[in-house]
Amino acid sequence: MDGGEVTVSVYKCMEVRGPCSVCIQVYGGCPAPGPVPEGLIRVYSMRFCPYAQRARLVLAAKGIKHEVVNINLKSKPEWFLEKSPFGVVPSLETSDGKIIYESPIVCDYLDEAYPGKKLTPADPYKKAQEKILLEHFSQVTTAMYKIMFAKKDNQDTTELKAQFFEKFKKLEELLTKKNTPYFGGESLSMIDYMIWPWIERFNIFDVLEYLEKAPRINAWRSLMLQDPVVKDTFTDPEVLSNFIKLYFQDSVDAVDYGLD
Ligand SMILES: N[C@@H](CCC(=O)N[C@@H](CS)C(=O)NCC(=O)O)C(=O)O
Repeated sequence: MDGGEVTVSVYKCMEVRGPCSVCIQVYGGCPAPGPVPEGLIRVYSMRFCPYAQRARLVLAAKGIKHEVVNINLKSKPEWFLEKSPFGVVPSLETSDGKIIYESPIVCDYLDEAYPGKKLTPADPYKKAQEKILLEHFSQVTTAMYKIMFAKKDNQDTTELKAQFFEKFKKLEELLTKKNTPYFGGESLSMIDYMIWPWIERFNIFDVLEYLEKAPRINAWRSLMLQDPVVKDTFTDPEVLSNFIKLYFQDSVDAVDYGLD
C-alpha cells in the first residue's frame, strides 16, 4: 500500500531474534520498543483484532507511515499498560511520546492529525449521525460476542441469534433510510471502516446467514470488498477461525497463527 504500512517482516520476539524497526510481535518478557522514530506513528496491534483493524484501515486509507507492534494478548509484556492503560489493542504512540487509545478515538485522532483524505464529515450534524450509527452498531457487536461465547461453551444460541438479528435489522433499516451505498453517504468514509472488521468476521461469529436477510448491507459488503484498503487488511476466514480456536484454548501461540 503506497505510503502505508511499512511492515515487511515479523519477529516473534525482539529479545530472541534481535531488534526490528518495522513489524514486531512482542510477548511477556520482551523489552519495550524504543522511542518511535521521527516521521512515523506506532500502532500497538494484534493481527486478528477487529478493533485494531479499524486503526489499520484508517492508517492505510490515509497513507500514514507507521510501524506495527503486535502484542501477544495471551502473554502481555508488563510495559504494555504504559502504552495502553486498559491493556487492550489498538493504541497509538507518537514520536514525541503521546499515547492515544480506544479505537474510535484512535481513528478520529488519525483523521484529524494527518493531512490527506478526510474520512469524517466536517458538518456537526452528520458527525453526530455517524456517532449515533456507531452506537447502534455497538449493539450489533455485543450481540455477536454473546453468540460466540455461548457457542464456545456449547450452549444453545437460538435466542441469542434472534436478539442479534433484531439489532442487525435496525442497522439495515438505517442504511435503507439513508438510501446511500455507504453508511456515511455516496462514498466510503470513517463509519464504514468502523463497521467493516465485524462484517469480515461474520462467519466466525456464525451469523453469515443473516447477510442474505439484509440486502442493503449485503450490497454495501460487496462494495467494501472492492476497496483496496479493505483488501489490504483482509484476513482469510479460515485463518480467523483457526486463530479463534487457539485463542479460546488460551494458547500463547494463537496470535502467531499462520506465521512461519
Ligand atoms: N474498546 C476497545 C476494545 C479493544 C479490544 O477489546 N481489543 C481486544 C482484542 S480484539 C483486546 O485487546 N483484548 C485484550 C485481551 O484479550 O486481554 C477499543 O475500541 O479499542
